[in-house]
Amino acid sequence: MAAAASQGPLYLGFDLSTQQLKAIIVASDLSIVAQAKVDFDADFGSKYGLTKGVIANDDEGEVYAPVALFLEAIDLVFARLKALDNGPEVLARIRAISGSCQQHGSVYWGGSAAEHLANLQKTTTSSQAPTLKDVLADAFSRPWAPNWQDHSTQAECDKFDAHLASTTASSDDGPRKLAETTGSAAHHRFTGPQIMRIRRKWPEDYAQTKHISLVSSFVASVLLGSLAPMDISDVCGMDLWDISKQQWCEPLLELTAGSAEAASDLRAKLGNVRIDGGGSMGSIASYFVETYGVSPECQIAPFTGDNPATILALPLRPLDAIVSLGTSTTFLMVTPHYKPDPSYHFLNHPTTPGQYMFMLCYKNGGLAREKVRDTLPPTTNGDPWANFNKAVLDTPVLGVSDADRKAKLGLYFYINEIVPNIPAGTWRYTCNAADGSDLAPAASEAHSPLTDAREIVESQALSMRLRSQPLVHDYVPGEETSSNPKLRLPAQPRRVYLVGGGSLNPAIAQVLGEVLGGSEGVYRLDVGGNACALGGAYKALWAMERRDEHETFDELIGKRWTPEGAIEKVDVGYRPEQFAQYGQVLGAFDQMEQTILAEEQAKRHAK
Ligand code: XUL
Repeated sequence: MAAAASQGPLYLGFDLSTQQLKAIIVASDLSIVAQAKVDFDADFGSKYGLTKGVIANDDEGEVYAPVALFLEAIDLVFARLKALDNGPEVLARIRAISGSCQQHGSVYWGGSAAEHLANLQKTTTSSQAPTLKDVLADAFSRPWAPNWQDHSTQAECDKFDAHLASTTASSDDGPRKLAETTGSAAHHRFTGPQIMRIRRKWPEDYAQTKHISLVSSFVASVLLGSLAPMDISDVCGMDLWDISKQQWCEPLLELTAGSAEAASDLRAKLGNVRIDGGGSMGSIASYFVETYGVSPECQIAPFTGDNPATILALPLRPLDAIVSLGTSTTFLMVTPHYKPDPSYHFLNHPTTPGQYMFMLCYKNGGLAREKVRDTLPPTTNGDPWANFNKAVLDTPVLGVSDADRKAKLGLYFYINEIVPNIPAGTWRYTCNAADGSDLAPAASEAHSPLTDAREIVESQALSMRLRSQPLVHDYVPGEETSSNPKLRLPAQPRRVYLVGGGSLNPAIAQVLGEVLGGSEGVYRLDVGGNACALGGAYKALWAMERRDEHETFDELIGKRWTPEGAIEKVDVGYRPEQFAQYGQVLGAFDQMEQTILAEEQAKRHAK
């Protein structure tokens, strides 16, 4: 532990993700002082019937988690922190808590939520200490929180996509208008369509709902013992927030609520949104002071979504990109330019007004790679990825053989995908490697489980490269070379940072570097699997220690952050030859996706 970390204030970052609740505690010098985690399947799987942290109803496409699970997990993670050797001392020094939570998920509070929450602020005299689950047993109008993997809302999404369209315009005008207004076209998991479906399917629950939280504002509410507002970044994952006006979009509230009159009731349920990502929302509820010994001085800073928190895990510069390889795979960049498009997402930056986060989110990330891995013979050296990685590295770029010069392309969707919106399925194509011409479904012998391993990683990276093109531009690296046009590099990110469980995989790092480039290389964040919890902890620190509202997160954290020990270069990134090879088939990859999308849409409309 660094000297500065043995005294002074500490900051706690939570990450309530799909499969775990993690906690990281840092000191003012950013050193990590303590960590704990709860694994939903291992700790509560049989009690709640969970698989990979959620419950799925395949007939409807519903994916959800019990709110009681979240409450039990919060108690357990505090208990685990307290049980650490330095636990009691560390908990007493925490000055602020912030955190990150799975985006889009929503929690439905009943009419007496405020009173139940206020019970957490009361000092208990009973020797039988109640749990969060006990205190909040009657606080909710629905016991379930929809998860971001839910895909039950196609009917609602169709309505969202159509709602802002001008009557005379083409059919893609609606999604475009929605993306221009809210930062995203309609997506199954976005909270607006989710709320609309809950109103349709369970009108009584909806009527009894007094307040709707995102998972981030839900956790903040529990810690505060009062209803916390949504935060300025996570609110952009709802399809309801007008980003240019920074206010709720009235026509979309009306659509969700069912009428103009009902829209004001929905606005009341959603509450105000906190524009400032920093500062304090209030002191921690006495429940946590009494039960776990947290300091009563501890402040609750605004929580945000897990992806917005990931960009806070290190000071990002323009043109740096983050690839988060968790249950979902996400590609993130920060930009001052708001350039929305129906195929991706723009969100407000969680701490810096005027900046935006660009995001691509893939459902078929880690779990899809696992499925391909499991078609290969099992490994014997204890590393479950050894054979997969060998297959990736032994297969040439795009599986091109000297014999036919054909590039192999594919889509591997084990569950229905977000980008693009295509149901589960596997598709394999080939095209001419030199220019992407002659795109056609592949003959069955063109692919094998061995080539699939490389192709699935390439396919995920090609999709990211295709869609992030508007955000990158060609440039000359380094001042000293700016007069030398020969050193001008093609458009690509500067650094690609890998976070999440998959960031430990060297073969994936290499393919991402080959496809996406990265003029300064590919780096792994040392706390790769905990990046969003760390971002939450840094956010709590900035929220309290910023000089004033004008000291930005990047200024403050940038002064204290050192790359040594925090990041590790895992791949060279830009390789001119391979980068050009992938560039030659990018158009064909786009065309393949469009073809499959059109076929799948035709099937859907024919039903
Ligand atoms: C982002 C998304 C996922 C979840 C994962 O839009 O749905 O990345 O945030 O928890």
